[in-house]
Formats: sequence, C-alpha cells, structure tokens
Amino acid sequence: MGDAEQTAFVNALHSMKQTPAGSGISVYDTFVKIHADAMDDHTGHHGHGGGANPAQAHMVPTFLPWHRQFIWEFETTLLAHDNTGLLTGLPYWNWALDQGPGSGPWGVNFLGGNGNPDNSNIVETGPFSPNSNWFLYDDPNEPLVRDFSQHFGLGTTTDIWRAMQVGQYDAAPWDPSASIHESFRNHLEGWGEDGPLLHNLGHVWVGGTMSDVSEAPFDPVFWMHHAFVDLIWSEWQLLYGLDNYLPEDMALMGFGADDLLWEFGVLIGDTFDFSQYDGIGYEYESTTIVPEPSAYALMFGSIALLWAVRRRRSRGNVLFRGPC
Ligand SMILES: [Cu+2]
Repeated sequence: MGDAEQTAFVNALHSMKQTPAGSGISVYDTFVKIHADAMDDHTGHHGHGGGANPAQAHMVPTFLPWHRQFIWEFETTLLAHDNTGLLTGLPYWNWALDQGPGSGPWGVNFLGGNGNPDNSNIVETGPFSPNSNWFLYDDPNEPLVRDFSQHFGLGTTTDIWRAMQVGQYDAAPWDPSASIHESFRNHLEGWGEDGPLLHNLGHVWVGGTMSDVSEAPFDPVFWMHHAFVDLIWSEWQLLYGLDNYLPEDMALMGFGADDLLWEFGVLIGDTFDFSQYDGIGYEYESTTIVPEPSAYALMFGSIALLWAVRRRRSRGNVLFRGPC
C-alpha cells in the first residue's frame, strides 16, 4: 500500500466514525457493536447453544464464514466512505511477514504504534490517538490501547503451513476443544492446547483493545488482521475445495451450510465462494499454492514480486485486497 492509499484508508475510517448511524452511534461503532453482541445468542445467553439464533462468531464452525461476511460488509461501507477512489478493498496485515513493532500497519501515518507503557498503554502515536478523537462508543473517555506482547510471538509461515495440512474443515465437538489436527477451523482460530495460535495470537500479541473480544474491532488493525485470516481460509479452500465445510446439515443445529448467519441474513453456504460475493466478489493479491515449509517461507518472502504481477490484472468489478 502506498502512502496515499494508507491516508485514504485512515480518512475513510474516520469518516465512518464521524457519520451517525440510525442507532445513535456512528457507522463505524455499529460494526464494533455487532461484534460485541455476537457473543450472545438471541436469548441473551452467552456462548453457543441450540437456540434458533445461536452465537456464530467465535469458537464454532461458523467462525470463518461469520467474519468473512462481517469484514465484507465493513469493506463495502469503507469503500463508500473513500472519496479518493484509491481504495480497492481492505488491506491485510501479513503478520507472518511483518512481525516487528515498526513494520506492517504500525506507521505514524497509518495505524500508529504500540501504546505508551507509562500511560496505561494508550496509543498516543498516529491518527487513532485521543488527539484524533478516537474513543470507544459506549465510553467516550476510553481511548485505543495496545500492549505488544513480550511473551508471545506472532504466527509464522511454518505455523500457517501446519494449519494448511489439516484437510478437514472442522471436527466434533465443534468448539475450542476440537483437535487442531482434525479441525482446520480450530487450528486457524487458534485454540491450541499449548497456547494461542494464528488468529488468537494476533489478538493476544497486539494486546489491549484487540485482546478484548467485546472491543477488538475498535482497533482498526482488527480488519486487517481478519482480512489475513480470511486470506488463509481462502487459500485452504483453493487447496481442498470451496464447499469443503463441516458440520453436515443437522449435525449441529444452526451451523449447517443451509442455516442462516442470522445477524447478516445470508446463508452460511453463501459465504464459501469469495469470487461470487453479493454479485461482486473479491480476490487477494498474492494468492499462492502451498508448497513445502522451507519453500513456503521463501514464497512469502518473495511475494512482492507476485503482487507486482497481479497488480497489472484488470480489476473489473472485483474488490481487491492487498497487503497493508
Ligand atoms: Cu471476532
């Protein structure tokens, strides 16, 4: 992403944050609230159960479809708030490649850096600091907080490769205890027995706002993190099949491909083909075939070359998600 695109991204986010939605909160905050509310099913019960409207966002097979639809709706809204026409889609944060506190999203003109440990880890640099009026919707005094981990690293290309070896989408009991050797979804979501993996590591590593599930999308890096998680799922789908989803219908009430993602009013199965989305679809720059681990690291290292090639393709009507 060039400087001008980064600025366009920042400005579009602020435009969403300043535009009121019908609910009395802003367009941006509406998305934060959808994610917070997704912890509960329609009866207000925490976690997933057998209700007609189960909680589908986390710790269940629909983790990937739910977030695919969620960031798609965010992305199309974001593009409507970009008055430069420079944005082609969400950027993604390739944390396997950009692991340092000074690389990837963390520029002073982009998402800002780590929080200040001497001031409650408040993010004081960049355009999402208190100076830029970036506060949580339900607590107008609560700023963005980051606490880059001293204890955990981010997922690596080898970690991604390991997840890619799991050819089965999910496994009973369809929750965080599903074996990461049998459940690609749980492996990528990151509920490892020995500590967080991949998606969860991203949240834990950034820390602060990102490590609180009811606030995480308040940190704009959330969208770039989930775009990369979605990229990994999309590459898995290209290896194992777009419709390769579990559980089968009726095996777990509310989680079959023919069931509804009820916040969004689309079928779970409607999210599988990312090239045909809402009649538009999207694609990622740098889609790769998964080779052996050593070659995979090499591939990620040389991805800039692939981007250059794919950049020249006609974009047509398709949204384009590139690296940040
Ligand atoms: Cu989430």
